Amino acid sequence: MMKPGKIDEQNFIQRLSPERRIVVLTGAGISAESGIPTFRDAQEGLWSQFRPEELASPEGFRKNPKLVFDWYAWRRQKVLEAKPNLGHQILAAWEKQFPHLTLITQNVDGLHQAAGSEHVMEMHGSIHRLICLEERHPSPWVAAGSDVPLCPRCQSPLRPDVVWFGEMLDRVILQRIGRALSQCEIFIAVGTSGVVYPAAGFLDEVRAAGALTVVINKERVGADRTDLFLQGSASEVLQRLQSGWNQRDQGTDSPAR
Ligand code: BV8
Repeated sequence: MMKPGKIDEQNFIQRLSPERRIVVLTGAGISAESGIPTFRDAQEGLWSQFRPEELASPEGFRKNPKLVFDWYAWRRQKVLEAKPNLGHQILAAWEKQFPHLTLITQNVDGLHQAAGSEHVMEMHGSIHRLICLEERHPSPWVAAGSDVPLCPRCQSPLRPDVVWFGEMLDRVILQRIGRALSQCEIFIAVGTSGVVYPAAGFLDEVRAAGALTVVINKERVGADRTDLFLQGSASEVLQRLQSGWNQRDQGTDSPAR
């Protein structure tokens, strides 16, 4: 296993190829340029007095269902007003360019699908769907009145179909993620603070198995744990990698250093 930091951007672009098994993990940072507050920033106004872990939890919902439901309605409204950005679009193009690419997102905003990605593993669910608290009956989004809406089938409160802190992830999605990580040759983490498990453990897991790892982040997050750290906004860095790939693919790249 290489020591962290042992590869540069040009080497990385040389290592990219349609045969490679690539896993891309995205976090809230890739949607920031679409105007969606990142998870750690999504506490504006009355929610600013709460930590995200308090709002995104069964306890938080039980304690104050209306507050939590309104937080999700506010975040969902931001998503409905947002468009996918260049970062989402490049990853959608990579789904065609790299047939063995697996896209895993921690985001619940659906912007990867809106950009054209067809196979997205939404490991934390989706803000666009509701389920009921007791039976997890699915429901289309219903606006809350003075109270949280109730399930038309069993009358239990409706909640967003997302994975809250302290909740298990969907078993089938976890199995598919496990299979993708076990075969991963190149792992690229884009716009995630690497705080929330199990996603936060993926990079170390694939590195231990010998995969090449790349971290793309606006801040210097995880730079010492990865083979290549590319600081900058997701769209800017992904666009630079795409043009490097295009030059190489047309055989017009500068000789590899
Ligand atoms: C689990 C859905 C097994 C909801 C989310 C006690 C009891 C139980 C479990 C635990 C426990 N203690 C710890 C745990 C584990 C816990 C956990 O990890 N806690 C953390 C706080 C330590 N995990 C869980 O509970 C998970 N389940 O473990 O089940 C279990 C079950 C029971 C008992 C034991 C074990 C479930 C975790 C899922 C939580 N749900 N989302 C919602 O969205 O409302 S997680 C939430 O955080 C979002 O999905 C978000 O995506 C995710 C991670 O955050 P990031 O995406 O990284 O976003 P963040 O804002 O943090 O960072 C943005 C980054 O982007 C920054 O680095 C920034 O620099 C960068 N950036 C900004 N702009 C740009 C940019 N980069 C590039 N370009 C830009 N323009």
